[in-house]
Amino acid sequence: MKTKIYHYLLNVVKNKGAGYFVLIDPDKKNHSNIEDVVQAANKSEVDALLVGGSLMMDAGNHDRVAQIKKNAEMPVIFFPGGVTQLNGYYDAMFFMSILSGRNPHYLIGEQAIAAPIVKDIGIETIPMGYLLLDGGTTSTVEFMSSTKPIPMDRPDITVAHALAAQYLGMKIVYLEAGSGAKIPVSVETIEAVNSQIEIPIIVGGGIKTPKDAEERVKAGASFIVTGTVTEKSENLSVMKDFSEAIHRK
Ligand code: 1GP
Repeated sequence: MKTKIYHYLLNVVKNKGAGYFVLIDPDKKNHSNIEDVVQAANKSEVDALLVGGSLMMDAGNHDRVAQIKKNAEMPVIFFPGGVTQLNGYYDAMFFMSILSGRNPHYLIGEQAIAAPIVKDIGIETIPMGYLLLDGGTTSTVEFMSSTKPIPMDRPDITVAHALAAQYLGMKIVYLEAGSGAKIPVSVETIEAVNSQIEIPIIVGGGIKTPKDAEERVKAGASFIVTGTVTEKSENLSVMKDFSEAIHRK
């Protein structure tokens, strides 16, 4: 099994304190500015690009992933919204399960459909437990996966699921408030999870300012993801500020 990108990520945490991921949704709505987002990331010490989305509104996503890979100077990691978005352009993929939900299709169904294709492509897989928390709005992932998010004011439930992810052998856990969340994952939740588990924590959803990011790194996040705030052309320069806030070493 390949582990190159996973070890690269562990080294980012070791050398910089925490890592910064920019999420690019390869959907039609972002077609015109994908190139600009990748170029801005190249100039902003972004540690990896996550690529994926819950809903594609045209068939152009594979071509857009090829374009991202061609221009990116950092690893491009598939963050799957579904098996149909899988292709051979990525450097690695999060092989993830929505452990916060009770929908068997997203716990193991998609994964079984994907596995033979993953083997055929030969892409590196990073096992990830994905926990959806309530970010104050109905997220696309909540709707599309038919799963219920964990209430934000119940860190005990989140800790239980994060521990379960670790004991199932997941190498990383993603605390997700949902893209465009009104409320990002709370500092209290991150602290509670970080005090109980040993695997790295990714935090994303609704992170709007470098200060939001910095507080979450201090609370124990190993990686911060921004998507919505860094997909708008007028905001691209903010990536540098996020990088500085996140890379604390
Ligand atoms: C979504 O966590 C990511 O999966 C990013 O969320 O778009 O709110 O930054 P935002």
